[in-house]
Amino acid sequence: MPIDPTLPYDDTNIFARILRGEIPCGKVYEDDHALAFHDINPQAPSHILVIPKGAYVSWDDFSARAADAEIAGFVRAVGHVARAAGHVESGYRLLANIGQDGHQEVPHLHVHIFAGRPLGPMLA
Ligand code: DGP
Repeated sequence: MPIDPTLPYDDTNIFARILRGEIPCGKVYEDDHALAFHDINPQAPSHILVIPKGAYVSWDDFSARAADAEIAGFVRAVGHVARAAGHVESGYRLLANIGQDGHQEVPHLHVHIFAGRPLGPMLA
């Protein structure tokens, strides 16, 4: 079910629990601003999620409220993860689903990194 974007941040969401170490994840990278791990239901040979460490529901929430250092740290982390995974030469796709029409299911901002096969034209 897509999230209700009007609700405040829910710290029981699955990615908040992963950040607190309550649930394991296939971690690929962590720094002061971000955590990256393999998606549990991969849609490409490489499908990594990158999340900020702060409590932000969505890209909309993050871009409106986060400090400049958090935004810079998160953007750099996404780029670092893609480079470290070796995706730059062949290319990759970034995706952030936002709210109901974006079909966002987990109410903690996450950027998907898809790679490892030709991804075709962007849908929708
Ligand atoms: P979205 O529709 O953008 O909210 O995508 C949520 C993604 O999160 C989806 O691709 C599956 C992934 N996911 C959900 N629960 C877990 C989990 O517990 N662990 C991991 N690694 N990924 C999860």
